Amino acid sequence: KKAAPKKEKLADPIAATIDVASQQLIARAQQLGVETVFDRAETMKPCNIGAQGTCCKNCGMGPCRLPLPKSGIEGEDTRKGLCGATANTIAARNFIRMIAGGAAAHSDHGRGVAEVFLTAARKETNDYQIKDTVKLVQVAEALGVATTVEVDGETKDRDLDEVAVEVGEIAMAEWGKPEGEVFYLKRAPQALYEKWEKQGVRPRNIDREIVEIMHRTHIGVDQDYRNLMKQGVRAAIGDGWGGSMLATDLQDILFGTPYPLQSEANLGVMKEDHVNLIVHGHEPILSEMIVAASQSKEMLDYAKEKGAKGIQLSGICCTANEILQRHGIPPAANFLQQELAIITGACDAMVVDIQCIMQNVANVANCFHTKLITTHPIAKMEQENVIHIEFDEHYAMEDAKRIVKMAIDNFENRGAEVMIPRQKATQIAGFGVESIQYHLGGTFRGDYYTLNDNIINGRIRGIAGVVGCNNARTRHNEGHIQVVKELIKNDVIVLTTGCNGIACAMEGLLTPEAAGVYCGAGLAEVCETVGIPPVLHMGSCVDNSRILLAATEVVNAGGLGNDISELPVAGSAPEWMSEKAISIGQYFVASGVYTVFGVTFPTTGAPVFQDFLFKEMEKMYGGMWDLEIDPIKHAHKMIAHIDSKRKALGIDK
Ligand code: SF4
Ligand code: MSK
Repeated sequence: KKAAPKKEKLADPIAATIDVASQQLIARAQQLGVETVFDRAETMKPCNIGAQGTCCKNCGMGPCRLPLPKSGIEGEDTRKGLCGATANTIAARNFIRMIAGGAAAHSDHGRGVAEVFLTAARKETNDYQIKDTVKLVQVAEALGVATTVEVDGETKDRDLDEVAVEVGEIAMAEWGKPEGEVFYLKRAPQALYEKWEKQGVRPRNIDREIVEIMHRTHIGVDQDYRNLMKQGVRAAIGDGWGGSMLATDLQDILFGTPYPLQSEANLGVMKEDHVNLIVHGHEPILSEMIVAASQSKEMLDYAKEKGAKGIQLSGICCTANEILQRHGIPPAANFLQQELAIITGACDAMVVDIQCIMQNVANVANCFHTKLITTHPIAKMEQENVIHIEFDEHYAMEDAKRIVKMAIDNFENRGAEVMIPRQKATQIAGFGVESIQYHLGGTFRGDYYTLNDNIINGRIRGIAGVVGCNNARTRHNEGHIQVVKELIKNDVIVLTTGCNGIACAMEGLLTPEAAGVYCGAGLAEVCETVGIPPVLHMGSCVDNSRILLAATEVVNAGGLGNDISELPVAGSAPEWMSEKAISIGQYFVASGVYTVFGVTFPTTGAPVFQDFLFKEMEKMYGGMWDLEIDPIKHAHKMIAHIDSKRKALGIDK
């Protein structure tokens, strides 16, 4: 069970991560002979051709491998697969299949939420209710659902239960309706909508665009990288302005729209004398119930009966972000720390749902007393020690209590010595369009405090969305923190989601006090005046849709151009690794945002196709991709773009 990797192949904990808590636990894992992702990153190096995006295995005649010669391409690029597919075709097919994977993940998550939403709206369950009726009405209007009714010549508000059912039905249809286009496209600035119309990329429904990618990338179908990308863009827009945005909205209606609250972050949030239950993955459907169950008197009394002082619930990845932003439950870890949470020896149960769960957590759990519980019918694990408790929204609280009880019962079984690092930091999280507006003067424009006015007067140089994963091919959290610190030092306010949000929280950047320490004078003045952190945590991966809507509000408020592409904004994923990150990046680019990725980019083996993404796309959508591995240069490319937009708007000084 405890096969140690060969000594010379172990990761150097200090080179592996900037986080001291993680360094301690990597070293402990190595002492105990428990292998982690950090060690595997030493023993297994990536395939160069695959990393370049030019390996095709779309049929049984391949894989056809088209490496880029070290000297580059001189003259005509004659590389071809057996069928004749060029490097551009192969890289474009691979790239849009990544978009399909990412868009499918977000959108299927959204569909799951829509199903629960409809169950709640139809009152088929007592465990979920409509919590945010203000957002219900907003969403109803965006989906074309009437919120008023004429009675005897008088306009009256419609019954909200009826509105909710109709919202649920119309939302569900967004995944597969036979005609029309995704409703939410009309929420984008008019100029952007018109660009999509001109380019022919308005998604018809969410699922169809994903299916069409799989068809077009089958052998012998679409063999023009431009046309392939047209479909990639269409599916990505269906994710950002469709599946993800619906997921966020329906979750807000069901569980409450987040408002700023205080919490903590990092492995030090675990408590030795408490039952430690960790939720990991992406969906808040089950974890919302686990929050309620773990705070119930029944479960707290039971935990005390079993010798614990209480129940410490914490999270990993975006399930963490979901319950952080609505309940202040602290994230214990981001993506690369998931094995380490078990290596503390204090994790009594880890409950996982979907996405970003490493299969190796089962092997690590097998070396400790930790119960690993899968809960989703589409996300099981083959290892025998994994327990599957299939979550059913009709019996949500019952299932949640069963899981919490299992963690409590396991408290007494801790065998290994417990080693919880002390590191943790305070954070303020839970921002959204509504709260940014509220904190900055109640509107986006027309007053000293507002976001647009501060951008126009130059106190805030621009806005950056910095998001995304960790990647074991680069030092954990280093890119995230260096990029964000360099941006705020240069007066760029940062909106964050996903694992970047957790990294920034661990570093103490999500506090108003961070403004005085790390920010340029202009941004510091704004943050200190209104009492906000310079890095605003907007939630989980699907909540990148909040960033799209925040950018739209900035456009609509006026004074900064007519489209997102005119704003002094830029996007970044310094340590990306998931297909979802590619889909997110593509919908930001297609919405007019210059978007820089770190670590690697999966098209470097096809320079002509990469040029299309990095340069030509700007002419079509106003946004384009870029790759910059060095975090400081990465931030400065974003700042240079922000400055060019300020100049074009005539607000540079
Ligand atoms: Fe090779 Fe063409 Fe088959 Fe791809 S589709 S594996 S390039 S023959
Ligand atoms: S969890 S997709 S590692 S951000 Fe959303 Fe983190 Fe990336 Fe998963």
